[in-house]
Amino acid sequence: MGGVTFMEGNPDRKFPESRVLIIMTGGTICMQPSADGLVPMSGFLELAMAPRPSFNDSTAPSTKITAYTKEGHKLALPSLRTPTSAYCKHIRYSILEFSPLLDSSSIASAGWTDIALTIQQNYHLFDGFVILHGTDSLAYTASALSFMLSDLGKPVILTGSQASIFALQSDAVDNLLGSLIIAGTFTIPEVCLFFHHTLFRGNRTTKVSASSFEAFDSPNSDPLAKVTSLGVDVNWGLVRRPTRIAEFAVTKTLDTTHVASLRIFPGIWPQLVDSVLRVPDLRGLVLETFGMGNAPGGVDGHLTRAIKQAVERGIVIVNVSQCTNGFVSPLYAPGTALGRAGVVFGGDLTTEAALTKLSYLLALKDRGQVGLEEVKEMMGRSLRGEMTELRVASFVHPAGVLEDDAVGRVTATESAFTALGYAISNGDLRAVRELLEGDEFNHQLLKKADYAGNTAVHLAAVGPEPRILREILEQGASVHVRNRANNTPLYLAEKMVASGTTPNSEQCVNLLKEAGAHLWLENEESMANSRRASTGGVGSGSENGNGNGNGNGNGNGNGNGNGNGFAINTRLADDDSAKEQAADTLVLLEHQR
Ligand code: ASN
Repeated sequence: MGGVTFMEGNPDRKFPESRVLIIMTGGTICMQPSADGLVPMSGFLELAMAPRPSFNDSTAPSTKITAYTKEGHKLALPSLRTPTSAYCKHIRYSILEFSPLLDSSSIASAGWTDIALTIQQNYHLFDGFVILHGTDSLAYTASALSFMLSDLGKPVILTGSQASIFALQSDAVDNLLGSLIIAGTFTIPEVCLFFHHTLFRGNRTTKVSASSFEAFDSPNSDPLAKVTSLGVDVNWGLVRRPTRIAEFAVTKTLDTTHVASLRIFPGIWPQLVDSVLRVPDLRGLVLETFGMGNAPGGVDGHLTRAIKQAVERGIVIVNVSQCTNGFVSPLYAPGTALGRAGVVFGGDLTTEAALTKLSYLLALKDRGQVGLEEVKEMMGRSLRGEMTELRVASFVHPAGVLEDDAVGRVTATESAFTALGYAISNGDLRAVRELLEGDEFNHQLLKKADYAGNTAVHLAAVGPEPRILREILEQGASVHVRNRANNTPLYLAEKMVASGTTPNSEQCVNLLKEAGAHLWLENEESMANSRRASTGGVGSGSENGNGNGNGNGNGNGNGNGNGNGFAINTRLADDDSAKEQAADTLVLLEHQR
């Protein structure tokens, strides 16, 4: 569980800022009444956030910060920052408003593409992303994005509200503030949904209430975090960790036009199912069955025959349960019959996750990246934590063990971390492996930091043995965590290269980049200054170099494809690259090293 560090008293103390980009797509959160009913309104930063002290630290200078549109146009966006959080940080944020703002019932795959591309274009500029979105289709968007964003290293948190932020009684402020603080504080590398004090894995969620503030649940998966009066309690044991060295990448489009879902009911006409399965160009169907995956008809029934024939025609049919809780399995004869007919068992997938996953895999198939059999095989296993794999479930320790022995564990983790630090600086790969393998709770060890906020990745990045860095990254540690001086492992490794003190630093730099690490603009400036200083030049300190070129691609996608795409509302953004130079100042505590 995540610990809480409360701010110590001194009001003059300066705290670092983290950066979060808010992407506004619409939804009730920004709606106001009109003659036609509630409609989304633009100008959220000025109208809804600037007047509220919890979103606007009035002691901070107002600055503009750099962001990019989904097409890659540079913008200088007005930004605000929060007062200091309980985690001794300010969150500086800007909003990119899409245009038009939509009720989420009108958001479809072109909207998902726009959100994904916007994240891709801005990935190297922000610590995390908050997507403001209507609640009606929020679970679909969260599920879709989880598949579109691969090897994600930073938090992407979707939220919205059941009542407008302009209403007297609303859940909007809590949902937005909670999302901002989590996105700016915790390196949770997942697409999440935050609602009613709870952080869920996005692709596990479903909307369970049309009006209650407790609108979402993830019935088959515990929350990733809870906000309480003591702070944010992160269940790190559940948070997914990277297991391979790979850069963040985006799949730009999903194929939602060739999939459908069908809910079985008692007495359903088999010919009706057959006609649905014969819709021209249908390529995938999510079949919502009874209980543990049963449908009427048994082995020889008309329904089973129609399904079998469809499978033979190459249609992927996925069996999910109509029950909100539990999973499908071939326990009963009707379920077994579906399995024999070639239906894929979707475990405990929600319909939202099943549909978007199928759309994602069919898009990969279109591009020749996977074949039909692989689509089926991948539908039956977890790609982004969207379904419980029983093998994995038995591996995850029961939370109770941690609670019971909390004090003992804390001490054990402390000393294990100290030992890990020594092993890293001695270049002792075997000892590092032993420490990580021997620790049932090694996720805690990889989250831990020393007094200066350096994690094992920071230590290994400047250590003598790049193979140790690789080992730690492959065990799921993040390359994006910043230490107390706000520096990432890559920055420290680059500094080592510049100073030429450790022969292997270059390899560490390359490895970190392969794992998706990037420099921040201000880091680049400081590196450029040290290079100038070492070659006898005079660093002016005024350069604000952009173009850190971390391969974010051109990302044009299909923005305007089917009329549901967004353009950026440029009213809030000066499309003026000159102006952002002065504005792009970060208050960094550069006391590191
Ligand atoms: N109809 C709204 C939407 O999904 C509902 C909401 O946001 N609470 O955009």
